Amino acid sequence: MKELRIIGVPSDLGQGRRGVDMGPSAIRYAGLDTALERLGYQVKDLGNINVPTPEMHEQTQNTKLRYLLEVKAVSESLCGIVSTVVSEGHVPLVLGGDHSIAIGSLAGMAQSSTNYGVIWFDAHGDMNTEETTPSGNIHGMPLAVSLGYGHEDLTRIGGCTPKVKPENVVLVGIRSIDEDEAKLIAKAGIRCYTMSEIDRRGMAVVMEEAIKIASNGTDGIHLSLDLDSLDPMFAPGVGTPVNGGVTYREGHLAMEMLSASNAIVSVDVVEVNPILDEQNRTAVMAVELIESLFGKTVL
Ligand code: HAR
Ligand code: MN
Ligand code: MN
Ligand code: MN
Repeated sequence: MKELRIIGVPSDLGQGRRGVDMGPSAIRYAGLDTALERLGYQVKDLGNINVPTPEMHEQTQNTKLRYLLEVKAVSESLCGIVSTVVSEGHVPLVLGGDHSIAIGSLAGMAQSSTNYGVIWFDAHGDMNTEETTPSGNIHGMPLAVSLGYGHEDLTRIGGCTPKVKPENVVLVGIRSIDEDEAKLIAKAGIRCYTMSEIDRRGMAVVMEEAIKIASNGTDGIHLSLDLDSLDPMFAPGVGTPVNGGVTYREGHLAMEMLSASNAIVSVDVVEVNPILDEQNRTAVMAVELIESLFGKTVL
């Protein structure tokens, strides 16, 4: 059985100071390592990577992208660690932080192969660029960056671009997309499963297709799990909640199907914000979903 490596990235640079930098602590506090050990895994926690706080820096660059240089530096260090973990044959489990951290984890994965599929579980598309962003927040851009769209300081991290191929990338749980972001999703040609499609066809059918697309001819699947994919009823502790999300059981079903696929090679768990949470239940939800992803079953 593969060994797991936990990597914390306490960054809120992708959206400005808001509390999501405390995500790694909250998820650890919810019992992540013992839960995985109970499932029989060897787990090593590599601690947190060093992340500057927004207050340390002035926004002086000539760009709309907030904290571009800092996000770039964090992504480069995460890229190095993820790439080492994968080269040692282990599975990186990267705890955010906001979703900008996925830039570094996918860059790290791309050091061993640019043939991984991606399942991006999110309320949002994260397909904005410097031209289309309504906010300047880099957490709305990491999927675009990984597909080679956006600021060169970000797309070039780790040397190669793009990090993944659009035909093996799927979005699941989507219900909030900006107008010009939708155009890039169409242009890039990635499959986008909206909440209405999940309502109509059911999570099981959607995940069956999603897993097929992400595993077809690839070296495995990277799961980027944004907790705001879930309905705020089940995951209130996120910075940008959107009503009408994935239910508790739909979330677990999706993770159970991914577990059964045996294709998962790396994971991000992002956007858990303990300041906005109720009694750490969003972090607990995150740990429960990870348990399902790594094989927890009833019987
Ligand atoms: N689409 C909006 C923007 O780009 C909001 C993005 C919010 N993103 C996340 N990650 N929470 O999915 O600013
Ligand atoms: Mn332990
Ligand atoms: Mn996201
Ligand atoms: Mn999101």
